[in-house]
Amino acid sequence: MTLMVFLVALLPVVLGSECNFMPFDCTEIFKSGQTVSGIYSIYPAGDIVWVYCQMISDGTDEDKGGWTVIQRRMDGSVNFYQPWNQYKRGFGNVESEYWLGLENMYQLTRNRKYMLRVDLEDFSERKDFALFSSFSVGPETGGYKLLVSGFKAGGAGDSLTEHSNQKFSTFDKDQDSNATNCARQYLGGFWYRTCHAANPNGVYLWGEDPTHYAIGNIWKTWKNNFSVGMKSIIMKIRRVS
Ligand SMILES: [Ca+2]
Repeated sequence: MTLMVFLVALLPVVLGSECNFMPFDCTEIFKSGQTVSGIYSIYPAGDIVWVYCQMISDGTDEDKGGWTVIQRRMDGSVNFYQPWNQYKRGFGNVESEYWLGLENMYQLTRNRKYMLRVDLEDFSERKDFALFSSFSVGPETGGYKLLVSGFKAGGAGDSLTEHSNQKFSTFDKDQDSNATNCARQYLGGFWYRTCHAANPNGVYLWGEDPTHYAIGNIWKTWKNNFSVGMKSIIMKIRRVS
């Protein structure tokens, strides 16, 4: 038996020894003693879901660690102009850019309370964030409605509360409150209203580009501008105990 085959044969034994720990989210993993950010498996509805856990972001009082990353842009490597089924199930690469999926977000937040933090970075390496004390996503039968409230802190400002109470929209499922199809108009998928103050799933613009109005991955209240795309946007949630 080669070493490789031996190791593969051993794998179920190693995994089996930890089999009874099926963490619900990254907060549980953090509380179990894992303090290293990285890719972990969680079980929000019984089935395994791979996710990036950011264990510590800045170490302040508002950041006790154990964040489940639900959305991440960082290098433009993934196309976020995706249809409804992709936004429902999730897409992308958990090691880089991805969307966790609306159904997973619903399963995570349906019976437990979460806060939301949005981390932003521009192409000049400036960073800021927005923190919300409450975040949840409703069931598919209600259009995966966003409920976000309690903007608390962060110099990026509040570009999200006005999206609260909106159903999710994609180019092939218009559930926004505008006469047009916001997802087609602004080239993303989001809880568009009439249409947006934040477009985290918009086009990865590589900085400032006013050519096509407001299509970028922007957060309006930070730059007071609809043309500045972020270098990175991370949306992450943490359980409120
Ligand atoms: Ca519409």
